[in-house]
Amino acid sequence: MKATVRAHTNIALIKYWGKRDEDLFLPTNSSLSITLDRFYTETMVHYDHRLSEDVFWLNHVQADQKETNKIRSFLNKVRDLTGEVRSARVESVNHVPTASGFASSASGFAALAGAAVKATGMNLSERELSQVARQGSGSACRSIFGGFVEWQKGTEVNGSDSYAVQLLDQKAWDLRVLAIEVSTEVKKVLSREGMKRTVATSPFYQGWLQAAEADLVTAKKAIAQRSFTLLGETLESNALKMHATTLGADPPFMYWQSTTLSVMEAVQDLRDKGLEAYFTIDAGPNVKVICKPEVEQKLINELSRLDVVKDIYSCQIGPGLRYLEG
Ligand code: 2P0
Repeated sequence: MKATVRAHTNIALIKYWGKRDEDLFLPTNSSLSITLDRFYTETMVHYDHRLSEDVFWLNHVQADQKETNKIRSFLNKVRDLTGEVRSARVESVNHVPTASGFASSASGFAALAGAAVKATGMNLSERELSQVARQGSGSACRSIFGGFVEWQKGTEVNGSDSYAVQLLDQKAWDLRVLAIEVSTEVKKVLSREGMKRTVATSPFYQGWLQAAEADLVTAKKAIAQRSFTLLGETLESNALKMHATTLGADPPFMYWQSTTLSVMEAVQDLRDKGLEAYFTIDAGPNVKVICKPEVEQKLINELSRLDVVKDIYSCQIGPGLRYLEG
């Protein structure tokens, strides 16, 4: 009847950018991420026959109708799957600072999927759970697992082969991610709208699809060989290609600000000076930098000197879904 789950955020090294089915959250390309230890969501789901409709509390405050409807439509999918008929009370706490530039939708829907299924008494495999989480937010399917994770796009119309798989566990390769905060402004084009517009209008989109497929092969090879240089070069160029598609969209848009570019340049300059690190950027202006543990502190020292940098959050590779008491 009741379950509580913790799920962590993830950062894509090979980006998910575009859907082939909006309702089922089926992507046009496979993606690859690492799960992060520092940021997570904890969610409790309690099915209660006394409730006439679902109730959603976020960060100890009752959520508005719009937010509640999002949760409700996801819970309806879980009820269809499990046969649960009762309404639920959902309490969710995000340990993801909005300013970090990490989307809480990935950890949020992964935790919700885990708790909503578990509270029905049904046991699903992690793979099945990742398919459920995917239908709340695409990137959430990757947050079911810790470590290095691939979301295989699949080809089936019903999405039965579109799920995440773990490539390496949390402890297998120690890398660090620095989330560099340059802006706390709310993004103008949400990622869901951004990817939709890009798929529909950008002449660069076909190029992205071809490149993303090749980048995924290279990134998996780099991970298997623990080749940081190959992985870094691949993830940085993959992010640049994703962002290039937005410039070709109609109307065009970009997630970068001048402050974003300053950090990108700084990372490339530091690399030229022998401090090996690579950047990636998601659907917002903040930059994430990937490095090995031995250069982390030096990198923090160098990057915190930049005027444009407001804050730096340092993350390690994190675990998959965890069931909590109560
Ligand atoms: C990613 N992003 O792979 C990519 C890179 C943003 C840029 O997944 O519409 O919140 O809920 O499936 O998962 C952000 O998009 O989108 C995202 P929906 P989601 O991490």
